[in-house]
Amino acid sequence: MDPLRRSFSPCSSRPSSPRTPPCEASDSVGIEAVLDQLKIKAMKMGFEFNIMVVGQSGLGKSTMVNTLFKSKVWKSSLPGLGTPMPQTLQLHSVTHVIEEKGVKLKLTVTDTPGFGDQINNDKCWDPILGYINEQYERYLQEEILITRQRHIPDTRVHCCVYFVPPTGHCLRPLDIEFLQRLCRTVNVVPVIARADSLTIEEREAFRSRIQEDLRNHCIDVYPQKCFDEDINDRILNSKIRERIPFAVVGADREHMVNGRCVLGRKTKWGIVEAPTSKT
Ligand SMILES: Nc1nc2c(ncn2[C@@H]2O[C@H](COP(=O)(O)OP(=O)(O)OP(=O)(O)O)[C@@H](O)[C@H]2O)c(=O)[nH]1
Ligand SMILES: [Mg+2]
Repeated sequence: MDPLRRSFSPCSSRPSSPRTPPCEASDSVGIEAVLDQLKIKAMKMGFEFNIMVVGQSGLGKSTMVNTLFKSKVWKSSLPGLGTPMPQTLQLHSVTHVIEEKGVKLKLTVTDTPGFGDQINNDKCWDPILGYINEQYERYLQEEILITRQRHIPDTRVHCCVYFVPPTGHCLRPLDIEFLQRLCRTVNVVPVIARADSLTIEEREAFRSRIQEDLRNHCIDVYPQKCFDEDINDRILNSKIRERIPFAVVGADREHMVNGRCVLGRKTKWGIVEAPTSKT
């Protein structure tokens, strides 16, 4: 029987909300059980989340991908000790299924080659925008089929993390152009790359200048106004907007700090710890 139909039957005792005693309230049709059922179904199915990292060459995009995976799941395929991170030459994705308290998340991170190395950087956004649009198109083509799959694999990019070089000045014309194009296509989260190279004061001043540049050039990054659906969303989103662009430090080596094994960057002056989901 259709699980939704069953919940609308007045005398159905299971599944029902714990608040509704079975077969007692004759005016209740058990609509509130739908929420529980949807939750159980969504937990069983899991969620898909696809992130893409974009930015100029050498800003630490691949390292950040490793930081993300190493902190959670990725233990292999890392370059050996002392081996420098190879330059990314083509777009590629890594997928991991992460499970927390019974909720499954299929996380895919797409690493992209850095841009900005050429004398003429015109259209350096084309391969990245092409890939993003191709995924939308692929999903749409599956969705419009009359006999479509029950579950369409979702390769659309849900979030694009854009790495801003830590110049300490303002957004460069190339970043402005790239960001303007990206924002029209995908949710963009700008981050200050290699943030360990800035002092706290420099970082705050740089963040304010970038926020100003984003406003002045109509670059509508995540969370856009359309996500302010209710008062709670508005409060949360305004807090996020104050902190954007986030400052990031990537590392894929582990070090011992006060008897704790941490991911970090060892320098002559100490260890810069890369924040992970565990810390
Ligand atoms: N200081 C500092 N260096 C970093 C950070 N993240 C990465 N690096 C170093 O920067 C260099 C380049 O890092 P990658 O991760 O290869 O940079 P990328 O953006 O993927 O470069 P492309 O593949 O050329 O686009 C490496 O030597 C990293 O160790 C960081 O947060 N701070
Ligand atoms: Mg790379």
